[in-house]
Amino acid sequence: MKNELFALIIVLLIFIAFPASLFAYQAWRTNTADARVIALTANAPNNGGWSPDTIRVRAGERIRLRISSPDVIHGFEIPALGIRADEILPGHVEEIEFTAARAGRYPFACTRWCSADHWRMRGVIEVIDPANPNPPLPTFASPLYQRLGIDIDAPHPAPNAPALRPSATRGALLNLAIADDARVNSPSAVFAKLRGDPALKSYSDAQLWDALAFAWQRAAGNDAIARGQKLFARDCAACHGESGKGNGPAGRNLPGLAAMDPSLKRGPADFTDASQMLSASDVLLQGKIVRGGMGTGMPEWRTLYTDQEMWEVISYIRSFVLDYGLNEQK
Ligand code: HEC
Ligand SMILES: [Cu+2]
Repeated sequence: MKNELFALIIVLLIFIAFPASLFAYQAWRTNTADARVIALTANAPNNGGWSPDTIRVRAGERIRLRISSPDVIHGFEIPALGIRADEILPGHVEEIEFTAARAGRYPFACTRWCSADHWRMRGVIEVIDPANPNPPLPTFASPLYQRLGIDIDAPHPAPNAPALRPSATRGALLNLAIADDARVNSPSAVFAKLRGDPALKSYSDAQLWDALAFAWQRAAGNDAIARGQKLFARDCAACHGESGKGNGPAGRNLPGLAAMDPSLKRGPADFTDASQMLSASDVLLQGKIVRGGMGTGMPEWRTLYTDQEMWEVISYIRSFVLDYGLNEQK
């Protein structure tokens, strides 16, 4: 009796459940066949970059991107739509389906370090509403530097750069509580405030810098710094250099530089230069990253980075001057 029941279940499975699932699969296939298929080729920028680099679709249209890369491994991301493919291997086709419901311009970018010019690998998906064919520009809240009225292009030499590289490890031992809004004030300004505090008179300049380094690291948090380090290696090191000195391979012959007034010419910023970096607030640095260098070759990241990623990469950039004891540091 038990065996018969078992046999019956098997028979039911073979004759009903299996065909039913096949049928469901077929139905699903025809359904996805409604999607418009768009082939997108990923080549490193000096092999042509994204092709096409502008994709126009209709709002509400189902799209199936078939992404292939003839040369090396690339990644793909449309940050504003939350769509990504981490790995596009040569010889494979990566398929992504999505519907862009709202009209607008959605930048996409490569997310893999594919070459020194990797940061150049950007494109845009234009989602058109047929009733209103000019895609609206995305709106962003005005960045903090604008609201605070900071001129991010003005030179910012530090009046009080330390003789020794400030060390968070030494600073932690001092047990000094530093309460300040590190985002808005530069390290130089915070240092000046500490130096002017009669209660801290017994501390040397070097000690106050150490305490400040510790406060900055703690405010950022080690997790954020570690994530910032990854972003930096992927997107910024090409120009600013692995060690932050501004000597990356892609920064040498930036197209914008040649055309610039020689007196204004500057290459990628040297993040190890305490005499410049300590007088820049996080908000100022964020301003540059959000807006880009207006002709200097510094790209804008506003359309690709979340606010959080922006703060993470800034937190990591700080470690080139403030010694956070990160072991990878040279
Ligand atoms: C294509 C080369 C290039 C890439 C890639 C690049 N930068 Fe830059 N960056 C520059 C140049 C050139 C400048 C100098 C322009 C200026 O100061 O206006 C600069 C300046 C800056 C500044 C201003 C520093 C200051 O003291 O004012 C910051 C901050 C910065 N970059 C951050 C980044 C971050 C973060 C990334 C990666 C997400 C990045 N950069 C990627 C070329 C690059
Ligand atoms: Cu790339």
